[in-house]
Amino acid sequence: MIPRFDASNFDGITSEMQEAFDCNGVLVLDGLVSAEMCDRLKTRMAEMVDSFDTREHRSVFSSTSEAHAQDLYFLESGHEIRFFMEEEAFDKAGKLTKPLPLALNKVGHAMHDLDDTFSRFARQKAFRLICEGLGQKKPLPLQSMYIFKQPHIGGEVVCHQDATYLRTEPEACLGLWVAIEDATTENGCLWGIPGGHKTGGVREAFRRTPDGDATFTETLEETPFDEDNKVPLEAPMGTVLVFGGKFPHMSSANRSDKSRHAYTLHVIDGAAHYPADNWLRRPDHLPLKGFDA
Ligand SMILES: O=C(O)CCC(=O)C(=O)O
Repeated sequence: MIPRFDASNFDGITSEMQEAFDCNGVLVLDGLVSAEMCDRLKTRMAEMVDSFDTREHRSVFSSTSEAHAQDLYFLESGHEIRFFMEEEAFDKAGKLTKPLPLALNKVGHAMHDLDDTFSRFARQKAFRLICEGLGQKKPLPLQSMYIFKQPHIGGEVVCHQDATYLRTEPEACLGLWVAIEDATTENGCLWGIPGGHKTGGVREAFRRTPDGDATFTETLEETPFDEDNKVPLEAPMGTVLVFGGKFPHMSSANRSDKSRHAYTLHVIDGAAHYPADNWLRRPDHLPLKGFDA
């Protein structure tokens, strides 16, 4: 059983929390974010969705050099706010089958540096305390996502480690996953393999090609994930799941009637080396900023 901690009065990582994180690779902090803050983030996202022009998306995803345009749309999302649709959101003619708010898979990946509401949310004191308490010397928020996990449509997120996508040397990535709505086994909560961060290394590296225009995945280690041992990580609104970079986790498709909104913030340690072939590269005009920015 993965222990859960009441974090409604969170004031830093305790030795029990540290022990649970070291043992399982994940820390479950219930009630860390207030319902009011979750609602504020949800409302701000609804405004952003409202002002999104779907023609931008259609032109990227139906251009003649489709793969290239899609690669760029994704690669630039590291320093932009970009909208990604569920695959099943389009019919054969390329038209949306659902209203936009119910067709989006996620929005990412630089809201924490480009939008005031998201920046304040990402830089809340508790998140800094988590990162410092779990050993980061110079925590740097690198990537954020708002994930919709829509009812009825959308696929699973296969078992992966975040250190595949956000690589530092030494490995020093933390993922903070916040339930903006209740996440249960019914509506596609996360699952994880307790202790899976200790059975093998990082399996894959997601890299930019040398010309910088595309990405590829390199296998580093063939050891399969021990998926028979996965457990659900159900999370009521306001719960924060903290993952180490090597913690294997996944989520299944949401075939229920309920959405499962979540927010994620991935933080690296600025004291570690960040290789230039990471997919996420910040241009000079938008350098990474710490928690005090
Ligand atoms: O929210 C989900 O379903 C998947 C999120 C995830 O795997 C991640 O943020 O690394």
